[in-house]
Amino acid sequence: MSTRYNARASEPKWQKIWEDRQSFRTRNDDPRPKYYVLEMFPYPSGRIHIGHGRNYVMGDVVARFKRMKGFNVLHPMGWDAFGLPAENAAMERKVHPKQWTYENIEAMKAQLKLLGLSLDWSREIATCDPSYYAEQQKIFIEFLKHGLVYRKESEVNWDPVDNTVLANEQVIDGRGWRSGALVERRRLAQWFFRITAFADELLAALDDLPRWPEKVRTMQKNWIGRSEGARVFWPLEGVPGDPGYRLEIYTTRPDTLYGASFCALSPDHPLTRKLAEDDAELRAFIADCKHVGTSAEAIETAEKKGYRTALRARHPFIEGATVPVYVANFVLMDYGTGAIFACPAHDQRDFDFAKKYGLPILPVVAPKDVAADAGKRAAWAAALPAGDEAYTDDGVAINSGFLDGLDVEAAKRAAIERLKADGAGEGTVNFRLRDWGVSRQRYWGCPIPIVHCEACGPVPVPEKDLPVELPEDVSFDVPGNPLDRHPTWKHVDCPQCGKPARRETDTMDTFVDSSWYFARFASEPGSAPLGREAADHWLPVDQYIGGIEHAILHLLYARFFTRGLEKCGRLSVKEPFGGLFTQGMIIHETYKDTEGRWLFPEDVERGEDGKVRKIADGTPVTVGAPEKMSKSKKNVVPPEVVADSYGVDCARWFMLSDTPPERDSEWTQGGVEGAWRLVQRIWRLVGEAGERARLIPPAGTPKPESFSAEAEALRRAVHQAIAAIDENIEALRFNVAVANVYELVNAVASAAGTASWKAETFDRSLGWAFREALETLVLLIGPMMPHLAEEAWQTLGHDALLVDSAWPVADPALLVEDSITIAVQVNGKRRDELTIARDADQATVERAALALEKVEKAIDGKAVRKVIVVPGKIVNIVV
Ligand code: ANZ
Ligand code: ZN
Repeated sequence: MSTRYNARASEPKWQKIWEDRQSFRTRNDDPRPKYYVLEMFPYPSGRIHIGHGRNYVMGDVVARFKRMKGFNVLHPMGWDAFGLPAENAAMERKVHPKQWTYENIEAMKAQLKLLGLSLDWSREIATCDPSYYAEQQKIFIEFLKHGLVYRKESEVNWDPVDNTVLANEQVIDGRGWRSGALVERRRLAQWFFRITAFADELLAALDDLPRWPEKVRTMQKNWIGRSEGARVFWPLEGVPGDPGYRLEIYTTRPDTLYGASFCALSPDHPLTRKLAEDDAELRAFIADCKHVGTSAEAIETAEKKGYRTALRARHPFIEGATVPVYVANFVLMDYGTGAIFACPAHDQRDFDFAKKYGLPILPVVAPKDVAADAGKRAAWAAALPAGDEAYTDDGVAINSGFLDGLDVEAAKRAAIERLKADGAGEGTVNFRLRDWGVSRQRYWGCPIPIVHCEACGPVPVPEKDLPVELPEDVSFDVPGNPLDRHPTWKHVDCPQCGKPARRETDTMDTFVDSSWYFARFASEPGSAPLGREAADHWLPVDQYIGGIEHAILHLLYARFFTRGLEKCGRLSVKEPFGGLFTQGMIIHETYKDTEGRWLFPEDVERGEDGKVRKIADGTPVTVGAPEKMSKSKKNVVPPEVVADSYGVDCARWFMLSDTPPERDSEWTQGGVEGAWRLVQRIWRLVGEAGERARLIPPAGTPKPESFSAEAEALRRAVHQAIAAIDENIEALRFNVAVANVYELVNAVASAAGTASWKAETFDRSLGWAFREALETLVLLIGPMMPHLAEEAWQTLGHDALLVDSAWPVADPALLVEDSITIAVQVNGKRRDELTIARDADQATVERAALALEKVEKAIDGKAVRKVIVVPGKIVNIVV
């Protein structure tokens, strides 16, 4: 056996063996308990780098670990393959989106395979494959039948120069990304998923997801945004032709009604539109409001603007009092009722608005101590409007008639009671969550399976005609939706009455594709794409792993879809992901040459002096702080580069070892080299077994009846490592498991150093313990460094593959502490520590200390003059 482990030869060899033997192929009828581990599937955007690999490696460790623990593991992979970048590539580089996508899939698949991931590739899916989206179209129609899909008018971003609808991400600072034109908002009839039907359930069930990060649950809670408040009717004076008009508003602060200073309508409110019919100035104001993107963020950050109408609103509590009615750009049509009453003293937006338009600011809530004192109260109430901040904290009602003296909560209740009694309103619950608009005016997405007929309206495409496939002969030379321009595709006969009709040319939001793919993976190749039995067997996913950027939308949509499928009788579970883990990113330094151009890490080197230079010409390089790996800054490391040098096991090890998995981890050359040293060290230990094969008993030798103290100490270290690594992988504390492996390697190395490897004096029980230790070590690193582990397993004399072997079980008797840890110094300087049997004799301690790697390094080949052992405390080596 060669002394160096050759990853470049070994890694492809084992990958081929696993593939030939279909080691990771999963059968649904396997009787072992199931375990489903899934990483968020990638978008095929081009090439992957090591930064993308971390979550796949984490998932792979879990998959391999659970397999060894006796589970029937499902660990699939696929491609979130529809989306805008493919269309952009088509426009910019004149390649068809399909070609671009499949080329990327092929390249990325090869890269993922390089990482040695234990995936069941037989279940691979691409969401752009008609066999995938056929089922999605069926689901769409089922959801439609169950009232979970509907059509309504909604706004889109419209680019008036390119004459096309823009996605939110194509609106940059209110302008179209290509044309630079000011974006307008247009109303179009679009399809919606009724996610709000499950608003309550989706919120309540978050409490039943203990294996989700608290942070993600909080983000979802806030997104669903349940609030309790009131609907209040304000009779309006001056509505043309409708003297009895009552404006319905939503408020969470009915306790502040006495501080009302105006009412405001959304620019999209039906009343606004009615008023605009005979008001050119209002029409201009509305048009102006529309030059802001449709995203809530764009609307919230825009400057607050209002238009004062001639209407007045009658206060529900104060006899004879009225306030003016504005149209304001910050009032959203799709929240509450699209109209508000404003209390500037206690709401910052209203405060800013009131200051801008010179409207009254009357404080009606004061801090408790202020409210209790008439003098303080007056001074406080006078000061507030002069400042620039609304008072939004808790307090007690003042200047509020029958509410005076009540705290905020009590005042809310009293106000609601009175509104109800007067028929002027009622308490209500409101959600921030909106129904999910899924219509996209794009080509590279799943076609919406609907035909529009003048006589019958929108008609679902009959099941026998599914899938509605995307036509391939499309052009991207002009902006807009190629499906709409296609000469024939949209012209079909109505499935209901047979008259000429028109296909829906919108496609679905790509978030739809990723809302059920985890259920699709449950089916074996060749069987029904969403078989109930298969889905019920595998779902929920036991461990889902992905980026925090998907904490809200993707996870919420997937949760909605699962509930929808359950409602349609396609599934029995309601939650898709039992456990969720959000991993940190891999970051890397950035490099720039003298002309300010970014450089790849492989093009620079760090000299002895610590300075970084360009390899090609030795010119100096400016080093920037570590950042998220990104193509644009070139601070990326492709998996090929690591595979060709240290091997992917080193990359895997490093990704797991450096920091807690939820935190960002910096990729460094030194870190990978450290992993490489460990690989070689483990290999040497296993190799020693080869050389000393005469002394170490062969695999399968029965356990001796008794063990020497040294053997016992080694066995303790081994079994403690089993227990610790088992627990830490189970809890996804990979970095701690890595530290446990280092400890075990040290223990095995010092046992090897201590043993007398001569046939006459050889301790047979230690020999047995030594084999146990090596085999266990190799099994324990199996999930993390699978290639090295297979190679070592074979070297240790096993015919079966390590991936088919069982995870070791710790002997509880050996977990009780009977060893001590003592410091080891060289010339008075602490170099390492030694864990050894409490009753080990002086000579044994001495030999074990000298065998430690760090100690060996510190001695550096010099002659050892003296070894002083202070029992139970310290070993000092003098050289
Ligand atoms: C009067 C008031 C007084 C309000 C006060 C707040 C503070 P959340 O908590 O998010 O539910 N609002 C209601 N509908 C709106 C819409 N369509 N667009 C913009 N703003 C809207 O917020 C509810 C509050 O946001 C409501 O309570 C309303 O302002 C405003 F001291 O009513 B409040
Ligand atoms: Zn028809």
